[in-house]
This record gives sequence, structure tokens and C-alpha cells, in this order.
Amino acid sequence: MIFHVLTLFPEMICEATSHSILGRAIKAGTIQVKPVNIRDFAINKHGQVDDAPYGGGAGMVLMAAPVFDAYEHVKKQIAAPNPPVIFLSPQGRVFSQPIAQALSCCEGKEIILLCGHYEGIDERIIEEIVTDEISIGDYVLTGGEPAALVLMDAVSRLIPSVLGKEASHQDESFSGENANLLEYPHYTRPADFRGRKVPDVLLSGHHAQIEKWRREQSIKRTKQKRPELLS
Ligand code: 4GY
Repeated sequence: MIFHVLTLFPEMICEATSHSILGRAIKAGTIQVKPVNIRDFAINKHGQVDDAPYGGGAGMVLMAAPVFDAYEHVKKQIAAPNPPVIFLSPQGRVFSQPIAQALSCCEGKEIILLCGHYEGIDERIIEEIVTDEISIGDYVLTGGEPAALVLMDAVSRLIPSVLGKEASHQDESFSGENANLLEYPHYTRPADFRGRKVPDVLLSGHHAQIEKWRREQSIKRTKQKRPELLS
């Protein structure tokens, strides 16, 4: 899967995807993250990509032309005729595990992520190139980059070869009948940390009982912390 990221801050995208599981998946070629600097498509030699809003008001608006030219540049490199273009913004439908799952099915495909900045982005670019608008939550960021990183992270870990065997099997147990439940508590050594003991059942070796305990814990936690997930 290839993520093309249209951004004014390509280093943010490169740096944040260079570590841990994503870094390894990129190194292995399982996923590709290709930032495109919108400023490379500035309208003049001063590198201008923003201008004052028509109608007045505070802040600057990201101009349509540099974004469109960056998009055309990327499109030339993509085989598919109509690649999805996802604009990260608070106006989008709120991101969730099912949306991540749907996007991870684009495996082998290419996705364009558009990161805005400043007060906003010229509406005509949204009309012209954006196919899907996604929000990572009801709050306002300074730019779309953290949101693009969240989306790529959540989608990438659902691609089978990105996570190791262990973790992907665990995810299986939290789809289907265990969907909409929070994770059970995890423990590792020591068995006693400052007088806090690991629950006996986890040391018992009774796999059926352990599974039952974990499921009960998941349900109890969900009722306590996120009751809305059960309704
Ligand atoms: N929330 N989810 C979000 C955001 C910043 C000005 C448009 C969000 O995804 N993106 O707050 N984005 C704004 C900054 C241009 C995007």
C-alpha cells in the first residue's frame, strides 16, 4: 500500500513514520509513505502557497493552485485512474476502527492524503479533488499532519504483514464477537510489583479459565469506562 501525503511539512511525515512498526514496514517495502511538499508547487519565487481570505477575517487560506499542482504531480505516478483523495479535517466523518479496516482493504492500492494548514484550505480544491473527508476527532489541530499520521498508523497495523503473528492474532480475537469491547488488563513480570499481585488465574496455566477471565474483564471495563460502546 502506498500513502501519498500532500503536506507543507514533509519532514513531520517522514520522521514520525520512521520508527518502530511503521518504520520496519516501510523498510521491508510492505507500505510506502511518500510525502509531497505543497511548497514545491508555490505560485511564485517567494514560495507563496497561502493568501488572505476573501470576505476578510483572521489568518490565511491555503491556495487551490499549489495543492492542485501537487495533486496532478502525484497522480502522474499512480497507476489507478481515480485514486481516493482523503482530506483530513474536523468537517469529515469521524475516524474509527471500521473505517481503518475498510481502508486497509485498499492493500496494494495507493491513497492520497491531503493535509491542510493555516485557517483553512480553498473550498474549490475540496470540490475538485477530494473524494473523502475524514476527522480524527472533534477538536481542531494546527494542521492535518498529525491526523494523517494517526490514519496511516491505524490502517497500516491492519495489513497482515505489518504486525507480527502474535499481535495480529490478538486483533482477530477482538473482532467479531469481541468487537466493541475494550482490551482486558495486561501483566508481565514481576508477579508482585510493590505489593500489587498479578491475578492468580493468569499464573494458573488454565487457558479456558484465562480466556473467560479476560472476556469478563473486557466487559466489566467497557461497562465502567465506555458504556456507550455496548449500546
Ligand atoms: N480534527 N481531524 C483535523 C484537524 C486541522 C486547517 C484544515 C481533525 O483531521 N484533521 O483539526 N485538521 C485543520 C487545519 C486546515 C485542517
